[in-house]
Amino acid sequence: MTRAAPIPAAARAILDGDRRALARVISQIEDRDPTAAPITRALYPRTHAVPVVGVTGPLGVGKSSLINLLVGRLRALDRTVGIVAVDPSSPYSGGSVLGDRIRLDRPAGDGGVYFRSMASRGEAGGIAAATREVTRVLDAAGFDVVIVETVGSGQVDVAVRDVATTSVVVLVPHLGDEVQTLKAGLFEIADVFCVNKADLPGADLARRDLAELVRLGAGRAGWTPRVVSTSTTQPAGIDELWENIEAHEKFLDDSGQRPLEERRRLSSEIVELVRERVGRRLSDRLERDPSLRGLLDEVVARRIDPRTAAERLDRPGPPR
Ligand SMILES: Nc1nc2c(ncn2[C@@H]2O[C@H](COP(=O)(O)OP(=O)(O)OP(=O)(O)O)[C@@H](O)[C@H]2O)c(=O)[nH]1
Ligand SMILES: [Mg+2]
Repeated sequence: MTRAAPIPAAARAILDGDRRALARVISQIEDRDPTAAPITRALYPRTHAVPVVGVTGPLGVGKSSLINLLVGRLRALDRTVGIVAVDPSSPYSGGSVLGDRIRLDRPAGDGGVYFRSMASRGEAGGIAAATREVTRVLDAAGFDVVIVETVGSGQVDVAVRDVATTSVVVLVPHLGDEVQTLKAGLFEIADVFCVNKADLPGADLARRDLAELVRLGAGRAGWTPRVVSTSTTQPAGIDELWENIEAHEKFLDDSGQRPLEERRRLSSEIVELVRERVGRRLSDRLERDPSLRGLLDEVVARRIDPRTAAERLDRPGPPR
């Protein structure tokens, strides 16, 4: 039998509830800092696969406000919550555009809640992998539920399915055109649709339209997405939103889908990690390695096309 590697001090601190150690490793993951690896490796067997609720949807629909109220609900149920908000960031500056805009109305010193925002640097797949890593660190740190907020913009929404066990898609009244264009993508993602800002005119119609669309679309693997209306200003519908999230979590257990979904997510995470590593190594070598530079020269000179070059690179053995 091989002896288990010693647990790094940082991992031990996180398991013991040290929030500063938690914040530090999340920053390392965000920066793709390799020194996080021994820590996340040691924490992995100590995760419990807690529910991870993804909250996604277009800009400004009220995702953060809903999360704030969901956290209140969860604390009333005596559940602890870790939250990570993935901010959209400019591909030009690499910086966060919106910054940290969630406001959590928690009493000071409530150790049962931990909030963290993360810049979404890099590609959607890489963001999903880093976000998953962070959700697992929060899981190991002992939170009962993890909530992830992402702005739904094309690829990032799709990535939320690689992170969350239950995905909530938030919409607002009068998003007619947006719903039409996003429809196919949204239906792949949503376990629960939330029509927020139900205090505004048109909310009832929006909810009925959406419920009709859901009825027309076949449910994914035995689950028909729920449609809930909420208002964070009144507030209304928050308990129902949480009940529907829990109903989906229960469905995952009762139907036997949970382990299948977990395998699917882990498989896509591994593929993404390999893609990242191989891609980084290869683009490095294409610039430096003389034989590979020659291949690139041939493509630039139009003697071979990029696909042929890729096929040569992908062949086992030394590149020719
Ligand atoms: N009328 C109304 N306004 C709301 C409701 N929920 C949120 N808002 C307002 O909508 C705005 C955006 O709310 P956020 O919670 O920041 O929305 P978000 O989706 O997290 O925004 P981003 O993270 O920037 O995409 C704020 O001005 C809120 O006060 C609601 O139920 N009704
Ligand atoms: Mg927000």
